[in-house]
Amino acid sequence: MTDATTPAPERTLVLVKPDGVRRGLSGEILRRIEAKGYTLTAVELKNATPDVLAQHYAEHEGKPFYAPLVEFMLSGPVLAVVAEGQGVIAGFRSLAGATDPTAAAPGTIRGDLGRDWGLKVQQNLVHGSDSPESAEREIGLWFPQP
Ligand code: IDP
Repeated sequence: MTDATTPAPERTLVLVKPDGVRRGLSGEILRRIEAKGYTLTAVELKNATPDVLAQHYAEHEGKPFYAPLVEFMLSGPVLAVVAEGQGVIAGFRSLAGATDPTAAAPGTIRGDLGRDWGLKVQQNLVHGSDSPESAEREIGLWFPQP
């Protein structure tokens, strides 16, 4: 039961990117999130749109990898996930590992399962929100409430 004195549980937005869905790794990635003790409160396969991606990746607009990144994210469905639990924002980023899969530590999703394919954009399997503000903004973007 929650009341005014009980803080809402922390939430994060995870995306299994098109490379992860294509390679059949969605189940393995969800398994790792649950095995860590986080709760999945929303899971939905979605086709990203240019509008959602422009908002999601607004901070990267103008960078050399921005256009290839958007193109990659439109190349197939993504699995959008809301995960909940104490410390889940930092915790999922630890599970995900470093942005570059070649540098990501073994034991992490990107380190164990990702590869650097030498393309213009790093196909690194997952996205995870980087702050509480980003998490709430991104959850609203991917799971809009009517
Ligand atoms: P993060 O996903 O580890 O938080 P961000 O810096 O937020 O990394 O970058 C968003 C996404 O853009 C990355 O996950 C990756 O797919 C891509 N990206 C970031 N930096 C580069 C780069 O230097 N070259 C190619 N792609 C990049």
